[in-house]
Amino acid sequence: MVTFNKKKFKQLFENKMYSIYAQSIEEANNEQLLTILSSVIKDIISKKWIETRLSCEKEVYYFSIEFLMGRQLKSNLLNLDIQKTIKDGLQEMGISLDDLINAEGDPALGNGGLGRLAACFLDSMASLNISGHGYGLRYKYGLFEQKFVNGYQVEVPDNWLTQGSYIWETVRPNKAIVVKFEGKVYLVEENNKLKAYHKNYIPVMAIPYDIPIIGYQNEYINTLRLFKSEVINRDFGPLTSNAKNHFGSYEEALKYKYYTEEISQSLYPNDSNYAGKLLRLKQEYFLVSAGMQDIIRKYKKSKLNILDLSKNIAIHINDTHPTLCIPELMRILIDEEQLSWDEAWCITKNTISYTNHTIMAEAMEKWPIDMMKKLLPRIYMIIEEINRRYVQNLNNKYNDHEKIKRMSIINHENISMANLCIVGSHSVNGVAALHTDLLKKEVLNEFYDDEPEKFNNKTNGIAHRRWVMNCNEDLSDLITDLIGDKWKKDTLQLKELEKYKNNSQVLSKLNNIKYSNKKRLADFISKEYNIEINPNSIYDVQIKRLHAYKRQLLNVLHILHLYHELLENPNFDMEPRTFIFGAKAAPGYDLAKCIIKFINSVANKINNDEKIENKIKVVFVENYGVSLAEIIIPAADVSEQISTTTKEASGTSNMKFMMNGAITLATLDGANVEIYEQVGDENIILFGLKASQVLNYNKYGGYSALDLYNSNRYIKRVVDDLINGFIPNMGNEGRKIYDSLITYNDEYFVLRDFENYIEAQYKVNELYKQKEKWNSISLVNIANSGMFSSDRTISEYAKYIWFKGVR
Ligand code: Z2T
Repeated sequence: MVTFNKKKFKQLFENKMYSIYAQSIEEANNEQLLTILSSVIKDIISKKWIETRLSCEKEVYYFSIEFLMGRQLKSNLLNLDIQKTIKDGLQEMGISLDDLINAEGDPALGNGGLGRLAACFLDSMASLNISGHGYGLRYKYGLFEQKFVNGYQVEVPDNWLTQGSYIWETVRPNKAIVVKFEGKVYLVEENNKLKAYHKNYIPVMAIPYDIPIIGYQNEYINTLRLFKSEVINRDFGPLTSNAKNHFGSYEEALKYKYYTEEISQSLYPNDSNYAGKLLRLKQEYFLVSAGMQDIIRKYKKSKLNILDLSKNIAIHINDTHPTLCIPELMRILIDEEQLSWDEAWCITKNTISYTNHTIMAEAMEKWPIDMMKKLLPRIYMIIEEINRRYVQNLNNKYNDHEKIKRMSIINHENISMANLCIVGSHSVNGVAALHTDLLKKEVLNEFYDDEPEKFNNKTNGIAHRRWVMNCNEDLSDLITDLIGDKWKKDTLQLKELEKYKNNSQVLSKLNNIKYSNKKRLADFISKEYNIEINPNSIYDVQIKRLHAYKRQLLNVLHILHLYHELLENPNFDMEPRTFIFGAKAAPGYDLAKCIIKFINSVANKINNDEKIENKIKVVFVENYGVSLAEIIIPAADVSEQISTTTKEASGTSNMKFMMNGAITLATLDGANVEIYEQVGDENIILFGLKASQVLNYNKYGGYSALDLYNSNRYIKRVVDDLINGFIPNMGNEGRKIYDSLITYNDEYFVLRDFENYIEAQYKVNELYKQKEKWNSISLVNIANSGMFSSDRTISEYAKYIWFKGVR
């Protein structure tokens, strides 16, 4: 694509260095070198970027309150196919590309799975030549940085914009948009129509910051547009006399400045948990209104008919956080484009589609009516009218008052965002087969019965370019040596690898690659945490947000079980094992923080106990995030996917591990079910309650954690460790965890699944002794991971939701 060579690159690079920093290359530090490099890359893609923006295909807009992008340099170079030119050119100037790659910051504008999924989707949309763009928020502070102090999680603000700007962004003040909050709405009758006038609102400026999303070697470049909130007019800063006159005083002007800037100040650190804060609602509407106005403004410039909106534009909302897209589009179509309610409703429904990411009740967004009314008076009126018509329609169909109450969007105090999404969109999807099934049969059953055609499944996927080609280059090269490189654009080709499953030579190469990835991680852990781990041990990895339902507790109780066995029986037979954890807890999630402290305390005791001769090591990496995942996943032998069945909607690290050759140890939850279907009984290790059993327990009761504790001496032994002082340096965290298990009867079935988990872990141990068999299973997992590319997922969204009947 890019018609430039090493010589030209060096020229561009030097000139940029002079014009931006007025200094020589030798004087520059890594940060400056990186800024120059990204600037050169932006120059060489600029023409393609503009061309892609002007294409007249149907456009997809993906609204998400989080985008967890990870570092961009390496991935951009790969996608532009210019790694070698750049690497060599830099080297001739005495610069190491690898140093620059590692010097790039890792923007943490997301919590976990949901935000990372959005990032993978952007990669796939661009790589599949789909004009698909992201809308999000340019948080000044991303997810907090995690530090461990005496084993406790401490949160440090993530000040990622230290330079004031991000190397990949382009700010577009000329495209700023005004978003209106509060004030009062007057309905006035004009020519037999009610017109809405919004007065005395607080205006907030949304400034777009664009990040290029470069497709994989296809000359296609989409945009991630992030909005920053600011005062309406930069000249209106609180210290100008302008502002003083307008606001009456400095104090008022400052208050206004704070009001606006607070909105895009920081990411809420909750992963699948709803906190109900006013500021969060402001963020949601700010994102939605800025994005929606931006879309309509551009659409009108294109001279297309507004009545054809849904033919030319698809809007997707990532969970309920951007739900207000629905009433906001209604507002624009009715108040600004003068359409009738029925016209506007039809367009809105046909334009918008929605993905649900969890069935957990505590994650469901329910906004208090009063809050919505005061903050967004016009939007509230529209929601009320949507609900009035919807309930009327239900009343015509059903004679069941309670049912209608459950389905209505507004209940006496709250607005249910999920209900609004279902009613106001043409498609509702879950993120794995089991999850969608549960939506249909349990959580959203009444909506499903009412409109079954709306509901569908789109099993999640991952960007295999980032999660194999970029982070595991040796594996990527081996695959290409064996089956050619078609798999890079079509991951189903990976199936071809299966024919090597009994080929000792291939398996030994696979083994060597895993070993060198494990060595790389061991070196990293030695350097960062001063813990020596053995690359010949089994690397058993659980990296994900800390949540009771994800059951890191089950994992650590098993570790304690092994530890007791080793202490009590010096001949206890086990392969050396390294347990690796990485997890952030939401700052207000007490139990999760107690579990972090517990794991760290267990690690400390075990790692320093010479009696067990390094058979077990426990490493809890600090500040887990995308960049760490990129070193850890290629080195994993065992992928821990042990959530309480029914609770994990999909999981996506399960897919990343699989594609990198780890063996999955799992409950039949989320997308683990589909991994199992791909590889069969022989190539995965399963345990735990089935979905139907969990549902039955939840409905009818029937399990007593206390009885189990009293009747099983192994369970008793590890649970007592929580409170008997066996683990030193604990406060009352052990007691709190103990109470969650015994006093509150173990909501997540940790003890119920314990014995079965121990057996499954024993199978892991036995299997690892047969190293060739292990490697063969590893290969079969890679070979069958093709369907978990987000290219497959995005093709399905495109075919069945966004471009249905168009492409
Ligand atoms: C999140 O990461 C997920 C669900 C949420 O529900 C919120 C957040 Cl921040 C509101 C996760 C799911 O827990 C996980 O199973 C899934 O794989 C991921 O979203 C992407 O769909």
